[in-house]
Amino acid sequence: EWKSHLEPKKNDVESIKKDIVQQTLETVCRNPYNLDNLAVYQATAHTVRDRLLQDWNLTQEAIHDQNPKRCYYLSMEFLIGRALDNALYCLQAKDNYKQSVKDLGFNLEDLLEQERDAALGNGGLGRLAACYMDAAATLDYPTWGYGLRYQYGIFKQIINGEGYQTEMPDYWLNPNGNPWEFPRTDIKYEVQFYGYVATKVNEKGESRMSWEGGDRVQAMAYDVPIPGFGTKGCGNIRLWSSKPLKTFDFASFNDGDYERSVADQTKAENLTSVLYPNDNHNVGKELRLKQEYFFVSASLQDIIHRFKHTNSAWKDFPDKVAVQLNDTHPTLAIPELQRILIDIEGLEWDDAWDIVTRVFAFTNHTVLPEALECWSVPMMEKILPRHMQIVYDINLFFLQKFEKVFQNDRDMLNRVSIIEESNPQQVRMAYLAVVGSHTVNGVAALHSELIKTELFSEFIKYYGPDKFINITNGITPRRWLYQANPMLRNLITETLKSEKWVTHLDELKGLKKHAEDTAFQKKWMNVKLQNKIRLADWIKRNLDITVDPHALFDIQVKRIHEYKRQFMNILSVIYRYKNIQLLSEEERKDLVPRVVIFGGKSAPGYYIAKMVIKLITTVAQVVNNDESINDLLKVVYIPDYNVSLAEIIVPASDLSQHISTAGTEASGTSNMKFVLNGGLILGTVDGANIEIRDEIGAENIFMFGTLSDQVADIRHRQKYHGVPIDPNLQVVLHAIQSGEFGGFETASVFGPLINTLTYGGDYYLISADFEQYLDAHDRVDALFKDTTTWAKKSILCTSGMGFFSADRATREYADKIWNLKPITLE
Ligand code: DL6
Repeated sequence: EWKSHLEPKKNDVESIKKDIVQQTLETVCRNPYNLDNLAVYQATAHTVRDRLLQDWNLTQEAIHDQNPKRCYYLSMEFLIGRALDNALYCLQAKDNYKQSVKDLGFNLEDLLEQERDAALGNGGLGRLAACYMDAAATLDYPTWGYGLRYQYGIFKQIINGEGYQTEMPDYWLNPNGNPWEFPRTDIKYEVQFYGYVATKVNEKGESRMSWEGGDRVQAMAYDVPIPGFGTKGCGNIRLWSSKPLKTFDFASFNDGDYERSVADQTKAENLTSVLYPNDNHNVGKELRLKQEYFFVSASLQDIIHRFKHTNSAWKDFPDKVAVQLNDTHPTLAIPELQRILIDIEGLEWDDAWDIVTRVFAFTNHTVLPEALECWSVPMMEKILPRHMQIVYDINLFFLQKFEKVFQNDRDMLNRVSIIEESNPQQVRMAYLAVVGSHTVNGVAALHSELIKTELFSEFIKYYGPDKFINITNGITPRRWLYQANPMLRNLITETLKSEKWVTHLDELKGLKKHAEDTAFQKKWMNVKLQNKIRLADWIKRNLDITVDPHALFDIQVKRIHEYKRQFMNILSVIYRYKNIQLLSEEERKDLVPRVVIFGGKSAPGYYIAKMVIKLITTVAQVVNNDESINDLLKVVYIPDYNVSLAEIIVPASDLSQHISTAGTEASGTSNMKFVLNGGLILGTVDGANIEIRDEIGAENIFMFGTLSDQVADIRHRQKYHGVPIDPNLQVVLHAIQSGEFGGFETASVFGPLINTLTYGGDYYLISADFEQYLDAHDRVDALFKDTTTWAKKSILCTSGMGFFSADRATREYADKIWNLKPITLE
């Protein structure tokens, strides 16, 4: 009866218009005399949401009926960006929507601009999670994401009048409701904190530990539909929001104590109110630990609830459920599942541990020591007393087994212990994740090697190498080419005579045979020019800086971090500027004009990174106002870099920079986005740059710098013999110190930054790499003058990127780790 009333939504123009009008009147409650872009955006979004919901229901029904093994991707971050444009493409309804909106007197592109980015992530790790959800939906895998519904995503970055970063809260949730989520008021779980551990006798008369007392909050689910491309299906990310168990303390209210009456509510809601704004940096704050536990507790309760519906036995749990831990942030899921199995479900330790270690797999995203999560034991004992006991037991049993293999090596036991014997003691979350998972993966070939030889080298000796694998990251071609670069999309489709490449990215290799075709090169480079004009217009409109779209656009956009070396980039810009000043009119004619574009946020408490931003903005001020250099150089800082801006920036690059100190950038994913869009890259021999080189050909990438296996030696030498400052770098540092950028007072502000090179030991090897870096820039300039060769390389870049599709990466996870098959959709 129910199904017979289900009328599938139609995507012809008349039906769409009817739906938009209806949503405007009935959901947004506005009438034709009282309309603006925001209201029509909301109505339009609701019509799209209805269409997604149909696919969502179809998928969930199919999963329910087929009851396959399911995978859950646990990630504290999902950096999704905007949803409307992406959904329209996935539904293959963009053209008809454009027409419908036009007929109703609006412009679809203006409506798209109304949407706030869902920015529930810091950078690469969160964006990767979003790409994998897109791929899993496209490939019909029964995969759900689990995350937190932060009320405030990553902060909004303002560059103030003095050129410093300041932060504003990102209230991304539209007060009139977010059309891209479905609140599930009926899906709620209690989450406990603090309290104590007692012994209790269960129904079978067995003595069991029990976590008692403490505080409780509620986790409520919000579902975010994730459309796939070219499928009838639709994926899901379930985000948890914290709510008080009881909203209101009536007793206090009646006593006139208003503040107390709402205190519990505020305290509970605070838990998921804000995303911690650190990328590759661990701060060890109590609220963050609570967020992590809240997240895994709610997710596991939900997963178990669903599993129990299938009436399967616990021993079958690992055949029905795979859980991927996106970095260590959800690692508490390991002791939490063990706790549920032994304390609540009554399993024996060994049986429970066997289940746990067959369910979880762990992705490591960093080898930087400052990013590795450690939680103080006293803090854990206070907030999660039972988990702390379980972690001790996990460690004890692991060390006992380890000791049998490596007898009498106390030092080694200390090194692999999950508990670090510091003061206070710390729980090493990465070690807990390794011990509790069946598979550990790194995110690019070099990174996965470093994991084996450095980070977890002692564990390999015990487990053998098979537990540690590589799955090189991938990006979704839907958002990062099809949607972000419509002109290139059309040219590729027209050339390959098919759109198959959108879901089979290897098809791009079909472009290779056109790489030397002059007519094709012309069309290709015209697309690039149009995208550069689009970005130049954005820069003019938003920053009032004029840049010439014919200049070489040289872009570095990513989180600001010492290891990513934006500092080295701006130092080379100063070098370039000073060189231009020295040249005669005649010599200048030979120069390639450059626009150097930076973007990215610094963690609010990261002083040195903030100084790098200040240096870039100060140099920009001076260079952009120096008429004597005839626009041969422009420097632009794009504030508040986010997914939506990346969609405009990435297609517009001639050159992008990925110049981390070798061995520090686990993979990088923006490198993939730029190359996919025909941008050449200037990069170090690090992360996925290496595999990009192997795929597109070494002759199509500008590579330079120290190799990762040389870094330790250089650091050692610098530590004991001081840092030999490169002579060109010396000139640049002198220019800064003598006040050429912002005067003497500003120069002193840069003191601590310069000290990181000189007295600080130049840990990131800027001086050691500087000469090679400048050489690489010379090679870039020389090649850019040869427009034909540049065009050929640009085409070869795109054509070689098939491997870096998120579809390939997701399939690898499904085959090598999750043992997961796609569902069938009728
Ligand atoms: O794997 C996604 C992304 C990599 O591409 C970056 O190279 C890496 O820095 C980043 N790692 C993190 C680690 N954060 N923590 N915690 O964001 O992951």
